[in-house]
Amino acid sequence: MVKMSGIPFSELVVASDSADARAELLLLSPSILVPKLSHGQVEVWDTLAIGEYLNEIAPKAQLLPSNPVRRAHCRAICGEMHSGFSALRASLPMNIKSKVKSFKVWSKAQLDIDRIVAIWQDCLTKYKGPFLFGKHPTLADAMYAPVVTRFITYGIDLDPVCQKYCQQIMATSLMKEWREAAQAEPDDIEELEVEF
Ligand SMILES: N[C@@H](CCC(=O)N[C@@H](CS)C(=O)NCC(=O)O)C(=O)O
Repeated sequence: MVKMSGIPFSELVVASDSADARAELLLLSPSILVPKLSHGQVEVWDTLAIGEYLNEIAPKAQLLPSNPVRRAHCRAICGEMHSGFSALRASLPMNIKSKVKSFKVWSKAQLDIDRIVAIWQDCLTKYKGPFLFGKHPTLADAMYAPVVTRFITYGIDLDPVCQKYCQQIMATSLMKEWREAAQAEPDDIEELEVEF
């Protein structure tokens, strides 16, 4: 999202898997979670709040659509991503480096997938793509980008419209950077590499 805003920034990557790292993280982020944005005196520690803040300080980037009807729709689907899809999050954890063969999707996760597909199809039909709200990527594309990587990691069957959207997202320079950074991470996530 910060890259999309065009504001120069630096990133501090923290480990979260040891007690020491968690103690250090507490000093950096009150929720002991990432991401957290620091901008001058301003501290924002929640993804959706970060997106809204970036939209306020970098309005020209149009992180939210300029049309109020589209903006409301965009906020609704960002909110749905932010607060929902717990079965998908739990059973298809994000793991860009991995490619899981013959993954069996749990029925509750399939309901989440079906809902995401319906959201994407609705947006891509209404606003004619290639991004969810038309020609320009918005916070919604950023919010659903991790889902795109999950669908690829777990080989989820998608209709041609959603497949094309996934390809479109993965072809953006920001996603190429993200994938390359993930590939360059030295360790595999062992607990995510178990056979299901
Ligand atoms: N509502 C928060 C949730 C943040 C969150 O769950 N972050 C995860 C990574 S996506 C995290 O920090 N996990 C590390 C841990 O649980 O130790 C947000 O969207 O910013």
